[in-house]
Amino acid sequence: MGEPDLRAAAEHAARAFAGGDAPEEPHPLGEGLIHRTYAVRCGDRDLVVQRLNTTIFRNPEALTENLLRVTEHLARRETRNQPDRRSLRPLRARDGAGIHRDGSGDVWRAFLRIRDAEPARADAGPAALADAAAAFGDYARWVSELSGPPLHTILPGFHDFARRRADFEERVARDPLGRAPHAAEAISGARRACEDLERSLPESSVVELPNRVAHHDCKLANLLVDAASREPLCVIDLDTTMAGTWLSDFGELVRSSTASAPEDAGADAPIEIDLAAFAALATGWLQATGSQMVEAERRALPLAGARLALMNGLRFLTDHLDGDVYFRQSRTNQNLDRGLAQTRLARAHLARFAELRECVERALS
Ligand code: GN1
Ligand code: MG
Repeated sequence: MGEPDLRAAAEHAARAFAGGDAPEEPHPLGEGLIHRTYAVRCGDRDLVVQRLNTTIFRNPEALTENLLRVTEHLARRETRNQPDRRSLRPLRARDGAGIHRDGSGDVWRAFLRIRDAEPARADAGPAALADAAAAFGDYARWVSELSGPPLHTILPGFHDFARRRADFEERVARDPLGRAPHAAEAISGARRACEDLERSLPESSVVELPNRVAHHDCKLANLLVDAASREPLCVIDLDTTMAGTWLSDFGELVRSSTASAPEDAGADAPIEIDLAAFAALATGWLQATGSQMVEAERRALPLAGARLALMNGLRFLTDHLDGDVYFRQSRTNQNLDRGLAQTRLARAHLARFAELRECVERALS
């Protein structure tokens, strides 16, 4: 479906959630690679309307059950000022359900848009990064306190590194589209990085870490901050909130906010890591979670970013070999470039292991 048709569909879907108010023209929102997201004004309310990617999220009912449990839990425990800006408010469709299926079978949902808020940014400086990390740490702690049955495992094996590595190797061996020869350097680079990571952070030690609830997509853009004061307000994109390790969350935060080059920088741009940013993230994260983290979790923190960068690198390269069917691209070979850049980012973290460990030790002292 082209962008104009999608916008028209978003406008139509907005009616299901708007309680009689006529929707205005939808505007694309955010930079997610999976769902399609629009801001739509309806009467005096701003809505966020999202078409779910049901090829990836095959069970929208389970997804919605998790979302409602998590957002209700967060709203209940919120004691700060402006509670309506501090947790996501999913809307019910006309029939009371959390999702709306349109005439083409597409699945939509909607939230109240948090006013005067923007995604957090990596260039905001160490103090803002520490605040962002504390906000994600608070989220991880709070969702881990959820009572009742475990959340549905929405994407099984999502951050299972061994499985991602096996998928990658299977695709390289099968090479369904004949792309492997041209990606040879990326493939060998990723394999080398996997060996280096395994030496410093063996996967057998990661699978032994406490099983908690994690967000699994703690990139900085998934935190909304107040547009004026930059105070963290609300963690968004809750779809992968499910059982996992907290290493995933700290690692994704580090992956998304310590690199000097964009996610898809490819092979050419130099990739440095910002140690001051890393130190700030470690401080903020430990401020929120430190009292609960066990020694093995703390020991794994310095290489959490390398692990997440490399896991994403493997996923991007696998998708490149598959013909770019999972991660949306805005240009040719973007997934190959994402894979190359994330592998290089992982290697940059591995190369500075000693300094990263010092940062964590300082944050702990
Ligand atoms: C996807 O769509 P978005 O940007 O929220 C992906 C994450 C990756 C990220 C890489 C469900 O998230 O795991 O880290 O792209 N989400 C899923 O940019 O696969
Ligand atoms: Mg996401």
